[in-house]
Amino acid sequence: MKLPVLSSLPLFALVVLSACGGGLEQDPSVVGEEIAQTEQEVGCAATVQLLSNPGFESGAVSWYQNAAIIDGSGAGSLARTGSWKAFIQGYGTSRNDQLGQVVTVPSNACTLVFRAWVKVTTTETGGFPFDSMTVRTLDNATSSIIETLATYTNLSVGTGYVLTSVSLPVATYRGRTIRLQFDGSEDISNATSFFVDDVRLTYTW
Ligand SMILES: [Ca+2]
Ligand SMILES: [Ca+2]
Repeated sequence: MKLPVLSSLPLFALVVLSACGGGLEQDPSVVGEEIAQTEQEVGCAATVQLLSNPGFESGAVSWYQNAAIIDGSGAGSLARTGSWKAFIQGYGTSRNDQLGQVVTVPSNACTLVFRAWVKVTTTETGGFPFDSMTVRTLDNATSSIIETLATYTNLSVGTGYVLTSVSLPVATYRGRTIRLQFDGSEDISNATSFFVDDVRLTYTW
C-alpha cells in the first residue's frame, strides 16, 4: 500500500490514516505467517506409500526374504488384516530370518514415517531378551546401516498386533535408495515368533 503525501491531506484524513496505520503495523506480519503456514501445509499435504504389497496380500512379491516368511496359511497367528502376514522366526533354534524391501525416497520428500503392526508370542520365560527382531534402514548401494527404527524381543510379548510409528529424519533419506529390513534372531531354544502386517513407509510432499 502506498501512502499519500501527508502534507497534502486535510486534518480529518490524517486522523483516519493514523488509525489505519496502527492496524497496518500488525496485519502484514500476521498475514505473512498465515501464508507461510498455508504453503507448508499445501507442500506436505499429499501422502504417498513407498512400499508395494505392504500388507502381504499379494503373497511373496515385492519383498525379499530368506525363507517362506510371507505366509497366507494362518500359521502361528492370524494376519492383522486380510489373510497374509510376515511370520519371522518362531523356530526355537539358533537362526536368523530376514525380510525387506528396496525403495527410493524422492528428493522432494517433506516428511518420512515408518509404521508397522507387530505381534510377538514366545515360549521363553524369564526377564532376559533371548530372541529379537530389529527394523532397520540400510543404504542399498553400500549395505551400511542408516538407522535402527525399532527393536522387539521375547519381552515384547503380547496378545495382539501393536502399532509402531517412527518419524525418520527426512533430510538423511532424500534421493536415496534404501532397504527397509526386518532382521530376526533366535537363540538355541524356546521359540519366539514375530508377526508383522500392514507396513507403511510413507512420505509427504
Ligand atoms: Ca495382511
Ligand atoms: Ca529363544
